Amino acid sequence: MSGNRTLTIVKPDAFGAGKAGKIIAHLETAGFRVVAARVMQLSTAQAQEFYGVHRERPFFGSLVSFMTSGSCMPLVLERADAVAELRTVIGATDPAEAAAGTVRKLYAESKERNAIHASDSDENASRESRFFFAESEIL
Ligand code: FUP
Repeated sequence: MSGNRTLTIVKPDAFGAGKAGKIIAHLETAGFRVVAARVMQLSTAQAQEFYGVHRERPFFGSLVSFMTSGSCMPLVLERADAVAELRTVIGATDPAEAAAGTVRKLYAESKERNAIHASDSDENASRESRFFFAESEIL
């Protein structure tokens, strides 16, 4: 992994509503190239591990329930300055606070059901990409 890659997830709200294609098109238009992708349903243990940093937060149980509620789509994306650029493209955590034209403003339902995840640092991008993909699956 280099600083040119990041990990995103089209979350169960957006995937279940058939918005994955539109969201991926939005990301490609913003200059990202898909270098790995899969469709899966997270187990409770996987969701708890992925969001382990939030374990003590009041929303943790609800977040895990939501993230395991249906299929989701993890992807590894590539472009220059990938982590920072993707954070800008997806917008604020709460769609009510997200800038116009961002993925969350366009496609998210609420702060929890917010359509998309994006890594927040190069270190987490590497860790999260390895969480979902073997090195040989990232092209
Ligand atoms: P983000 O990096 O924008 O995805 O936001 P955070 O890392 O702060 O939060 C991770 C996920 O927890 C969010 F995508 C949605 C969920 N969350 C809530 O459900 N309620 C909150 O008050 C904060 C976060």
